[in-house]
Amino acid sequence: PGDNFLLFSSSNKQERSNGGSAEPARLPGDAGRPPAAGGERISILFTLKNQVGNLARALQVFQELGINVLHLELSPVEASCNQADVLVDVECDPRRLDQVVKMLNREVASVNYTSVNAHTLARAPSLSACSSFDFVELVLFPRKISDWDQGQNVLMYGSDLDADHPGFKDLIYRKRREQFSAIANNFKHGNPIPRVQYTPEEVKTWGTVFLELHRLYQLHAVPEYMENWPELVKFCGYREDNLPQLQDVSSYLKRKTGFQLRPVAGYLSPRDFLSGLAFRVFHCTQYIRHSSDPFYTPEPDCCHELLGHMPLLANSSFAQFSQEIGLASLGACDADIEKLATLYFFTVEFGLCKQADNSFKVYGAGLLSSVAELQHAITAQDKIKKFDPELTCKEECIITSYQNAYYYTDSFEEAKEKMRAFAESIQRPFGVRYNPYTSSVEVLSNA
Ligand code: HBI
Ligand code: NLE
Ligand code: FE
Repeated sequence: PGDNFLLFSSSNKQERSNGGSAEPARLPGDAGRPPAAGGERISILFTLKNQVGNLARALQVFQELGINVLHLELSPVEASCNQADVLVDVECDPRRLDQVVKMLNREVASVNYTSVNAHTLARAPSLSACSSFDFVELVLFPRKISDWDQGQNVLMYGSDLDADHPGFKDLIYRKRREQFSAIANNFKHGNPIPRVQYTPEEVKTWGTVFLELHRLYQLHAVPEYMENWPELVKFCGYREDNLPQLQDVSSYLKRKTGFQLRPVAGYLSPRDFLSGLAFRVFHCTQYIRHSSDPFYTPEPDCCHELLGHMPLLANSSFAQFSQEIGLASLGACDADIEKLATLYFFTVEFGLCKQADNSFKVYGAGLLSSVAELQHAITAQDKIKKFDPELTCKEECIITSYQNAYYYTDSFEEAKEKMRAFAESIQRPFGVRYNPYTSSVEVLSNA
């Protein structure tokens, strides 16, 4: 105990450059706006000097600056070690952080890490240029569900479709996509997700996908997937002639596993997508694929989310698993995010499971939402390999066409356990704990 924490406490130069500051800086339209007035919860980790009264002098800094300390922890240290590591949570305007760190640095042995909400940093570019952060690592991640209201990092499409997108030349489709982007971009946590009146053409596309997939599920979906289907029909209107509303699915999941949906305009960056899972928030697209190709689309759409992901998120053990991956991603460096995202991709999005009769069944949402790729995967036996996190995390994720390889485990539980073991192997200077009463993440000294 305490090892990880001490390992990182002598500031780790190598990890500094990829502490996650690159992605949030690309948030659209937010540059230059100052952070919201008042404080946000910020965690600061520092190492004390081996000296009488050093802890008191460190805490004096907060008093002098009129900054309220919300939480204080000392990491347990080995008897042989004469240094103590301290974690404090303070309520502080992030613009004052530079001053705090400078003053703290005069008193203590070293200030090691400080956490800032990624959205705050994106809105205050001057913060990342602060002199104290040359030697202090900034760890960026959301702390509470409403942090998402500050903007999301949509990487692909939204309402700007590329030339190779099936809807690119269809002006009506593009205009329609703008309406969905507006809903997603204006959404605030706690509000109901606006209901959409889908057009007859959209309902027809849904019906085509629904009917064909539903037939394939009987043969090829894992039993855990089918388990909640009757409830989705009953409470959320899963029918061939009806496109379920995100709000109805969100209310159903909230009751069932505590998951809730948040509308998003397109493919979200893996870091933002995974961190949502930490709060049991699933970012969900609301538009439907273009009618010209109902059986395969390169980007996530409501068929993918509703038919691919939702049935498994209603399973409590799967929901727990999803949140664990999310928690493991908070504050992880870019290289670890990439590995976690790749493993998520080859399990949750494209995973298969070997059955007692040696056949394969599917639980990956990217397969359960695509008639064409599902048929491809179950007939391409030579492409199906055993899931092994150390190897699988090096595989390329293909988002615009079929995968080169699919990975299976002998059971659904095996996939979860392997994924969990990998997530636990990720080194971070702190631990995180989700507080379900406040829907917020607490930072813990890594004991
Ligand atoms: N964005 N809107 C959306 N929907 C997803 O299913 C999704 C995403 N971004 C990333 C992602 N899925 C994952 O496959 C991993 O990259 C984490
Ligand atoms: N290719 C999938 C489909 O057609 O449903 C969507 C994949 C989203 C990751
Ligand atoms: Fe997905």
